[in-house]
Amino acid sequence: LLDISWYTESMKEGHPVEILDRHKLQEQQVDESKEVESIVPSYACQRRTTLENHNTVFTDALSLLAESAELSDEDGRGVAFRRAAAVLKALHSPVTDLLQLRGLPCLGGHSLRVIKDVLENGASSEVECTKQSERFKALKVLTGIFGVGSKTAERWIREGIHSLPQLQDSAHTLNRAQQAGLEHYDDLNQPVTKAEGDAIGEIVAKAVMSVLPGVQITLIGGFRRGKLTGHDVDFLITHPEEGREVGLMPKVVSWLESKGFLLYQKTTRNSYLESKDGPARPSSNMDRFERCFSIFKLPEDAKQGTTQTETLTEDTPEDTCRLTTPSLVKDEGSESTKRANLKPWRAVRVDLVVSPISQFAFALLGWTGSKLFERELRRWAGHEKAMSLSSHALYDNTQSKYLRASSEEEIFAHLGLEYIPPSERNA
Ligand code: DCT
Ligand code: MG
Repeated sequence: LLDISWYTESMKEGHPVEILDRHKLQEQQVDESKEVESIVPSYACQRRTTLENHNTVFTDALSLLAESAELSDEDGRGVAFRRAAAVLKALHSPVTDLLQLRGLPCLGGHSLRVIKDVLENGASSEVECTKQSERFKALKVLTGIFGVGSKTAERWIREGIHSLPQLQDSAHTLNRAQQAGLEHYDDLNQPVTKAEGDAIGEIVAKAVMSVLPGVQITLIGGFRRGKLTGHDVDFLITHPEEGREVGLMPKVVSWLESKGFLLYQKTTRNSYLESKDGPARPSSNMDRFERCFSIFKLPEDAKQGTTQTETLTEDTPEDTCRLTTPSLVKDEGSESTKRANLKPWRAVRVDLVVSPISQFAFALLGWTGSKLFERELRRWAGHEKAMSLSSHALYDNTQSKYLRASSEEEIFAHLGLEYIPPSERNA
């Protein structure tokens, strides 16, 4: 019954497996009880994806291949693996047989081959190979530096730079972001916990309240979706009176700087103007807001809820700061690591975004993620509804008009989608 020799053969022959395999999978007569899901819609924004993932063994493998493709600037391939992983994340039980995947969307031949390998051998040889490749390891290490993207990493690798000590020994001058990234490498590569996110939220709330009463601050990104850890903490700031948010960011940043909370910050201004930019989708969904990319200095005691904002600067002598020199060059457990771990604070990546209240619902939806969920929402809007969705607005191309919304629920309704709460947007 479960003969899938056709499958292996088609792989060997390099057939256009996407169509062939799917077709074959449809034809197989299988025990219905073996099917994990009857109908799975093809856009991630039509599905409910909680953090309860029954197929991590497969999704981890596919995500690693996605990451590898993205690091090599092969975004198309990256998205294909992300979509395949997202379908498996939405299933309510573990996949134990390839034939259970019959009828599922977004599973191309390459992804199916990976899943098959994991099912049969417990691991995917391609994934293991990728993990071990010098190139992938170097890309991971170098892009692990805040401020270093895949293109820069790629250039350095071509010059023979594969590790942080090699980078430090090279003649390269790093920009301000990269210098900060290198200095706080260990801290920034350690996941941020929800407790740390909440502690930072209290500090940011204090900052915004002291510069403009009535400001609203919302935790966005992965933590809003219920994740317990993340690579950063994201906040969306607005004011209920349109226009009052103008000029807010520099004041918040000054307050935080004056209290010694910022190790690094770069602020970009809000460059979105509906009248000027029109409905065309911005080149990136993210780049038009007044936004502050920062590295926070989170005091250890703040996590226990005893932040002494007034005295932080004085309590942090210069020589303590110098202990952040990354331990990356040394072995784990080296003297430097031990000393670094004794410092009474840790560096955390924090993103602050300011939105006018009229765009708040779009900003909230656009910044809650996941990245794939957002991508799928925009694709759904464009391909299925002839609409353009960004983190600022929704434009209906058929009616040639903007569709206003003051809540996420209204945006889903405009898009003709069932409302999916943040905790189920973990595609
Ligand atoms: N976002 C997006 N497209 C991008 C980057 C970000 O739509 N290219 C949105 C979705 C998530 C949100 O912005 C915040 O971005 P991240 O912090 O990178 O994502 P996250 O889900 O919060 O991940 P983590 O928990 O690791 O911080
Ligand atoms: Mg985040």
